[in-house]
Amino acid sequence: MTAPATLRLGRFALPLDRPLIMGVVNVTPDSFSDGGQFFGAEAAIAHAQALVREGADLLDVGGESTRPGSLPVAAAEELRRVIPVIEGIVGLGVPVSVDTTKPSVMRAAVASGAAMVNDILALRTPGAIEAVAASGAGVCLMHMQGEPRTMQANPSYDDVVSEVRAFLAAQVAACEAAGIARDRVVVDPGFGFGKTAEHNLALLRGLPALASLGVPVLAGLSRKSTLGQITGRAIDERLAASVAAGLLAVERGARILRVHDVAATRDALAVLNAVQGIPLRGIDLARS
Ligand code: HH2
Repeated sequence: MTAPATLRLGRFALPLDRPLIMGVVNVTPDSFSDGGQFFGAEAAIAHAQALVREGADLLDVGGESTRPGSLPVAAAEELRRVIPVIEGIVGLGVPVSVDTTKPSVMRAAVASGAAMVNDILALRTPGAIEAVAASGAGVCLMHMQGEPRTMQANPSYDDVVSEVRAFLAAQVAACEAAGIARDRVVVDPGFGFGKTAEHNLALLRGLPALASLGVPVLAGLSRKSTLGQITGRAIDERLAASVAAGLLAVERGARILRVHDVAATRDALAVLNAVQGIPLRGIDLARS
């Protein structure tokens, strides 16, 4: 099944004829890659503005770290972190996504202008599917084995690609049954969420199987520990590996890359688009 040509997120309709860049805006004191850096609302808003200038097609605001070993945050604290930031960036001209598992945060974020819900639990929390269905927001359904506190203890699969695919297919069907049209839905294998480096690499190789679900695939590989294992690099030295992994994901069918480094990703995707013959906006390659 081919994916819809357009992704509908609230008042936005994003064409899917070229890969999209989702810039990460963490408002957490403890995120794995940029924890604490953008913790205050003002700093987070300035960071989001910079990401849009660099070419982000959408922004993902998160107020709860999900790094391995992290502990849950209360809804009131999550709201205190994300709502002022969402309010401060909804006017930037790109859709704002809220990275949350809590229905109350989903509803408040959408009321503040968020156009997408990015849920690492794929709307499995009671009330979450209804919260999204009742809004016009889009949704990213992510696969995770276990929960962040313990997920990396002993990830195990018989066949990681077919198990992740079956889970995502079931969640897409549940969304459709609840009235969330397919053109509002994105799926994500959840790199690093209850997966070893081998599992992550198998999923990257197997992305075409996920793309065949008929909804756009989002890949979040930016700065993740598998890239550290492969290169021996610390988190702040994983730019080249992150860009490479993002390109490989797009070549295997990903349509959205969730990244921290928007400018570098945009340049890499421009080269890929040019090689694939996708017209570059405002640039005539026929001129010498
Ligand atoms: N990864 C992270 C958080 N949210 N959402 C989706 N859909 N896919 C991902 O791969 C994904 C995600 C982890 O990265 P980050 O936001 O940088 O860190 P933290 O969770 O510690 O805030």
